[in-house]
Amino acid sequence: MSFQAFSLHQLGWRPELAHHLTLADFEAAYPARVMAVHRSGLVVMSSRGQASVVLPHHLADAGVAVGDWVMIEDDADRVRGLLDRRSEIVRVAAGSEHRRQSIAANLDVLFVVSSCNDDFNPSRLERYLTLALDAGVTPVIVLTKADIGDGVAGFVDEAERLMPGVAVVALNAQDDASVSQLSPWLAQGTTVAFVGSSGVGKSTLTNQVVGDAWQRTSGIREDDARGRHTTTAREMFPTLSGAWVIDTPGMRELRLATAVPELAAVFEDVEAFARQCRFRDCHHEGDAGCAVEAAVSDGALGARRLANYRKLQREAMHAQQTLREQREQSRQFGAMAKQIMRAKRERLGR
Ligand SMILES: Nc1nc2c(ncn2[C@@H]2O[C@H](COP(=O)(O)OP(=O)(O)O)[C@@H](O)[C@H]2O)c(=O)[nH]1
Ligand SMILES: [Mg+2]
Ligand SMILES: [Zn+2]
Repeated sequence: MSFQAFSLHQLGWRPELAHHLTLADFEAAYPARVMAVHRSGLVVMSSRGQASVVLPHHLADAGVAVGDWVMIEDDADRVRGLLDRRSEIVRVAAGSEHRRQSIAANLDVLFVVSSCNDDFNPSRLERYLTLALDAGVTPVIVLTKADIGDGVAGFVDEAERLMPGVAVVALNAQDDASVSQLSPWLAQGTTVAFVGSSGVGKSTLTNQVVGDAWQRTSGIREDDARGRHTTTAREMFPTLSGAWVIDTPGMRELRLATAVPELAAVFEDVEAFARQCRFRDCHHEGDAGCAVEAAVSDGALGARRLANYRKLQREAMHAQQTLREQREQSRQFGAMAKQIMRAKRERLGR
């Protein structure tokens, strides 16, 4: 059974992706997009249709993510190279060593989902907004359960105040017409993902936008498709409007791996007060002439927001510290490996 192919345009190809490619690359290989990453290899989609391809060892180290663009060798189902990413979502692996792992690439929009009820949590939204900026992806806040929530307008208002310029959409994820409010961000070739805590409606939204898009484009019957789902687990899905949704296990357990500048962009209001502190190096903790604490006491700045900013700063600092240590370790390891190689060459008299 063969799947219908997608054109490069439909797959979200951008001309700049070709910048570093040579004619030789195009003569020996063709571009494809990664639909799923497995231990044994990748599932890719291209103008030739779907294929399972092997990832050579030297490329496996670079880490290939769902959504990546790769060049596939013409005469073998093997990846020849990985193209530069426009954006990427990085996960800090749980555990002590804080390994960074790329889990989704070339996203355009990150739908940050919360609901109009007790789950509504501004601190969590701020965390996800930072994550989106860090990834280089446009965030859109989606507030689900607008049909059953009380005081929807209040939630929308609060969400809008979190970060100026970020769109906020309140909807009923179970209703087609309501979900169509997301269509401005679901144009053909666009790549999106939904993040948010469990139970907020991510799966419901995904099902709404995906519908039977895959079956339609693959031209196969629903029952066949169901069998397919189990045999080739895909993590990137076409939507009814021609956009792509990335839904991979890694997206469900994101931790902050962010850089400090992105945090400052989300908390621009706090930064603006900080610039008015008497001292440049003010810690905003009982320092004389602190404008940030003054703003909290006169109600211009929420105490929760400041506390969350501090918390995220600590996390980011910690993540960066471990990253620096990792780099130093791998630098030392590289130097050692070189030394060993040199000694070996000398021993062999080369
Ligand atoms: N009334 C209503 N129920 C919703 C809405 N969104 C999700 N639900 C329900 O909330 C529950 C959790 O949704 P689900 O999509 O599984 O959340 P996920 O854990 O984020 O994937 C399900 O029973 C959904 O039917 C909504 O906008 N309105
Ligand atoms: Mg779910
Ligand atoms: Zn201060």
